[in-house]
Formats: sequence, C-alpha cells, structure tokens
Amino acid sequence: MQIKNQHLSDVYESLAARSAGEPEFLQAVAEVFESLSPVADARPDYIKAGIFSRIVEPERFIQFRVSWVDDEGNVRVNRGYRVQFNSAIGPYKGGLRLHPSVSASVIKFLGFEQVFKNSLTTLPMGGGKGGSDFDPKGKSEGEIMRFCQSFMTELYRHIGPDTDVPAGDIGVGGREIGYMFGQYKRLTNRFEGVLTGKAIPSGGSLVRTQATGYGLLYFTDEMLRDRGMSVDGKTIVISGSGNVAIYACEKAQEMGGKVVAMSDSNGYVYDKDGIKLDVVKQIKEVERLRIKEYAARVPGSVYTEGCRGIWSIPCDIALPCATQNELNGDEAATLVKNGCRAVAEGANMPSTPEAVECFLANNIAYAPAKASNAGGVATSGLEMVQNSIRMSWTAPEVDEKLHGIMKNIYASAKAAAAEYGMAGNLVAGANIAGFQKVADAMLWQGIAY
Ligand code: NDP
Ligand code: 2IT
Repeated sequence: MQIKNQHLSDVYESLAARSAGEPEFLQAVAEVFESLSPVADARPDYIKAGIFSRIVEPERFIQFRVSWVDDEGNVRVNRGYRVQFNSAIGPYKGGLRLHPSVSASVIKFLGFEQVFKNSLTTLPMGGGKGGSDFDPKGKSEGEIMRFCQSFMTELYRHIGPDTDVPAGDIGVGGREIGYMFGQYKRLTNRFEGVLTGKAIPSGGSLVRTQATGYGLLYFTDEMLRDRGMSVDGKTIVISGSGNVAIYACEKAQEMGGKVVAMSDSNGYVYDKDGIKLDVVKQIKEVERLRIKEYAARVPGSVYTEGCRGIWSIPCDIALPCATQNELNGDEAATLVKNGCRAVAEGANMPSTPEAVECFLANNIAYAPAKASNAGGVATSGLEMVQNSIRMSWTAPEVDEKLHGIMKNIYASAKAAAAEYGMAGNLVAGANIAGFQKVADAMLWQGIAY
C-alpha cells in the first residue's frame, strides 16, 4: 500500500492508530486514499477544510441489541448496527446485511464504500450501511420474521424517507424487507418509502431485484466495448449464487455469454454446457438450498467442495459476486495465467489489494465494485423517486434509466482517471469521480458534519 500524499498518509496513520480490530474498514480507506493522492496534491483547500479527516469518520454509528425468541422458546441476542456515514449529498442510503461475519469493521467498510458509490450514480443519496451478526441459515420462517421485527423495533427511530433509507444486502432480500417494512409501519403508523427493495404492491420498483446484476453486465459490456471486445461469446465464471450472481448470470446469458460456474460458501458447480439458470433460481430463490443440489439435478455438471477453487476455472471474464476478499493475489494470478481478460466486481471489495494490483499490472479490464455494482443502489434511488412522485414506471423505463446510469458511471470513472494522469485505471477514476461531488458538498456546507 502506498499513499503518496503526505497529508493523506498522516490522516490514514492517525485513523489506523484509532481503529484497531477494523481491518476491512482500513483496507477500504487505504484504497481510496491511494487514488486520492493526486487530488490532495492539487487541492489545498480540501486539506485546509479537513475534508479527508472528516470523510473517514462516520457522522453517526449506531449499535444496538436485537433480542428475539427462537422456535424452542429460547431467548437469543444479536448485535445490530447502522452506520450513517455521510449525508453531504442526500439522505443516508445503503443496504442491511445479515451474516455471522458482520462486525463494526465490516459495516464501516461497506458504509464508506457506499458514500462514493452513491455519488457516482449522480442521484442525491448519502452513504449508510447496517446489519447484524444474525445468521439466517437454518432459521425457520417465523424466526426470520421475529428477528426482522425486533431489528426494526430499534432501527425505526433512526431512519426515514428523508433521513436514512436502508435496503437489502447479503441475507436480506424481498422477504426480510417485507417483515421490516411491516414493522416500521406498525410502529410509526406511516406508509412511506423508508426502505427500498419493497414488493411491487407495497411501492417497490420494477427491476430492483435484477438491478445489481444487470447493472454489472451493462458496465462490463461498456468497459469491454471500449477495448474492442464484448460479452458475446465469452466464457464467464460467477462466484456466489445469491441475488447479484443470479441476475448477473441472467444478463450475461442474454448478452450471449456462456456462464460455466457459480458457487456458494460451501463449494462451486461447473457446467461445461453453460449454467441452467432456471435450476439455480429454483434451488436458491424458491427452495433455499445449497448450490451442491445443482449437480444432483443437472447431468454432466460437477460439484466441488470449497468455494475458492472457482477461480481456477479458465474463463474470459470473472465476476466475483459473493463477498469481500473472496479473490486473493494468488487466485488473481491464476485467472490471468488462464487467459482471463476482464474482472468486474458485483460484490463489495471482493478482490484483495494484491489481486487488484495483479489485475492492473497485467492490463486486465478491471471494474471496481463501487462503479460496477452501483446499479442496485441506483435503482433504489429510482424507487425513492417513484415513491416521492407517487407513481411507478414500467420495467423498460426503469431498465433504460439503469442502463444510462451505468454507462455514465463508466464514462465519468474513465474521464477522472485520464484527468489525473492514470488513464485506464478505473479504480482511481471511480474513487476520484465519486469523491469530488461529496467533497465539494462538504466544503459548501461548512465544518461540523
Ligand atoms: P445474497 O445473500 O443474495 O447472496 C450472497 C451469496 O454470496 C451467496 O451465494 C452466499 O453463499 C455467498 N457468500 C456470502 N458470504 C460468503 C462468504 N463469507 N464466503 C463465500 N460465499 C459467501 O447477497 P447478494 O447477492 O445481495 O450480495 C452479494 C454481494 O453483492 C455482497 O458483497 C453485497 O454487498 C454485494 N451487493 C449487493 C447488492 C444488492 O443489491 N443486493 C448491491 C451491490 C452490492 P451462502 O448462501 O453459502 O452464504
Ligand atoms: O451494496 C449496495 O450497494 C447494496 N447493498 C444496495 C444498497 C441499496 O440501498 O440499494
């Protein structure tokens, strides 16, 4: 890691000294600060206004107890979080994650990333994130519902359509958003757009379910076309088999790509004939089973235990769509050695710093998460617009807006990279383009938040 600008390096060191036990958060900050060094060099006014020291400190960090009763009558206790990271350009906005690995560090890294991602969408949304270390695996429908209700019983007082608007992330999809929305309404007596990812009859937006995966492919295609390539005819590996992975697969297939592998945290399936997405949807969305089941249902496909092995499959395009740090330097080198030409991130921070370095050093077309997975939150922003005007748009209308937003994010990341002498480096470009709007808003609003 190298943060060249002295002021940024000092701010980072001071943050690191105060953030013991928050490795994911520090990893995310380090990557952004590396990119922002030339901006800090050029903008003493940002330094004078303390923009860099302020932007790494959440405006508010809320941690709370979530107690609930399991089916056997035992009292269970989990830790709930919401980080309200930055509201310079709009109400806090970002998902809720339910996974045993959720910690203050994970929530802060996700919230920090969200600030820049949301800015890139050009919609007026600040950055936030939340969740709990609750593990949805193996829980009954009733347990999920009671957990979500208890979670919202605390969260509701901190959120609102003009304050903070949560949505889904790992372990939180339409079902969980429904239970949370129901509880919010019960507690406040208000029917309002306080969450996104709602079901259509309750004010949800068409295409929100598909948006992150579709947006990822719109971005990937744009990036490839700029290099004289396209998704059509390419062999593609996608990690994960959740919301993002499934709709990335759907759009990749629509664009003529051949997806040969998908995974979950236990292992991966390889199908040389191309993944049958209807089977994956049935297993994951309807029956909520493991990806292993795919091999039992599709003759000729092979299941391998252990999810990381998926990166050893030769492919033209790799789409990490599971979780943070799921692709390390060695795995990146294997992808490159096997002829991979593009990597686009559906998950948040799936590539370790060593992996990113490997992609950039080998001239791989590399799309960083905060640019390439912004389609989900962008469509959440479109859901907020529809709620505000009390109208709903058709699927083609939303899809067209999403497509336009993803193309625009690619163009602005590319332009910002070139402006600062790092042409082709979309990591730097996305960080700089996302940062500038937030920094200017903070500057304009004066010190304090
Ligand atoms: P889901 O819960 O729908 O799916 C998550 C998938 O990733 C599952 O296949 C899961 O496997 C796998 N996974 C989760 N944790 C791990 C882990 N520790 N190791 C290996 N595999 C894991 O979540 P989403 O698809 O919504 O989210 C996937 C990623 O995309 C996350 O990084 C999320 O932050 C990001 N993202 C999501 C957006 C959205 O709109 N939903 C928007 C932008 C980014 P298993 O079932 O075994 O746990
Ligand atoms: O990481 C993300 O951008 C999301 N989980 C989606 C957030 C949102 O508010 O739709």
